Amino acid sequence: MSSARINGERLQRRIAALAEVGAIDGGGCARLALSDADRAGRDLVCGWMRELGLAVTVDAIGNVVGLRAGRVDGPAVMTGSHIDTVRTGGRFDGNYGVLAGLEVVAALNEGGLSTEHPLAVAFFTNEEGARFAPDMLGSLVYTGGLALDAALATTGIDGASVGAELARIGYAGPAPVPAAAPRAFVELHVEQGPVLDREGLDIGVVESVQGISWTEIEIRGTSNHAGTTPMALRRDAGWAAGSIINFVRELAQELGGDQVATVGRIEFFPNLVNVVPNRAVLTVDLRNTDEERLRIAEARLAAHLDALRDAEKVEISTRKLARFAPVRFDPAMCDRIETHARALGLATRRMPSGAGHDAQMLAAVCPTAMIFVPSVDGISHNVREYTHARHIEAGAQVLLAVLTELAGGTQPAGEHP
Ligand code: HGY
Ligand code: MN
Ligand code: MN
Repeated sequence: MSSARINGERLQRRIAALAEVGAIDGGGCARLALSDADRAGRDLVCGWMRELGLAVTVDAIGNVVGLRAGRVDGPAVMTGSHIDTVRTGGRFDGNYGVLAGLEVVAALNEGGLSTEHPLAVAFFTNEEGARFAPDMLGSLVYTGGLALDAALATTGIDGASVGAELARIGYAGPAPVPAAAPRAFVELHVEQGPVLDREGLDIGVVESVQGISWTEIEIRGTSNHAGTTPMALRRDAGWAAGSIINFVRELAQELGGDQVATVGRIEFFPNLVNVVPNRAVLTVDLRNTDEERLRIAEARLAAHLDALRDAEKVEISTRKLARFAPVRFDPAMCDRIETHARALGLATRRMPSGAGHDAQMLAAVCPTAMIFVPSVDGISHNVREYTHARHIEAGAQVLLAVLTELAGGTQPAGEHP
């Protein structure tokens, strides 16, 4: 009985080839969503999908799905992730899950095997949210969590709209959204944190994704001369911004547990050495595995902004960029991943995901779970992101086993009952 075998080298070649698209120094890549580099990456992956015999569809928000027919019609067992990256992206974040899905298809093709139910490999638009917020935008629209016109109207940090950029790169596709729900969804992803690497494990069985709260804060004060303006007379937007940066760090330390807080983007105006800033724009990213504690963190931040308005007499406005409650994955799917990983002799543990993923959106419409492989030193969103070849291959082998079982098993393609 022919069997399907993952070819780790072939998978690594595809990871390397995709990493060349938007390549930056240090071995990483910059393919911000809907940029020219994203278009080039999309074109490359769609070409591979067609070479593998997949029927490729593009939907109205630019999500791409490659479909491999099963012996019966109906909803597909889907895997996938994203191929857009942050500006300092590694080569594995998102890309690995999509290309491992293609490797599963290649292994089945090579083995001359068919599955009962169709298989699909997808990449979703703008998972990162670095250019356009919220993150997981494409999968959110795919699963009906956000209306298409609201998504298309979203403006990015550079003032461009999703709709205009999608059309510009030629990926405003005909397939309708929201899509019909897949039969199941499994996402393979690098952990992006230090847990599996530190514990010397091979596979993470991801049971949940933590809650995410992104807020953009605009502070307006008075620009003034740095040398002549007495401290008591200042309305210093820069100082207020600094106070927020300090506050969120102390808040995360005080709340402890899983609470994390990040000010990742900040701009001063006029941003000159001898002018008290009259305007500051910054983002706060708060996350927690517990929804109640995330709400407490948000309330504490709001109270700090009120105190700043009084203390510095600045105006402060906020804009919610993303807000997702924690998501739990399907327990039976988690069991399935754990069983197959252990049957392959791999060391596993169950864990939450610190990062957001498209799977958290698919979980709303079908049985969903995730497989993690270790990130060396837990580094990610950094060109030094790295996962050992043995783990790249092992993750794909677990994915192959889980997907084919979910798809009703394999048979030699020629045979039909
Ligand atoms: O922000 C995140 O967790 C993901 O990388 N979009
Ligand atoms: Mn990712
Ligand atoms: Mn990411």
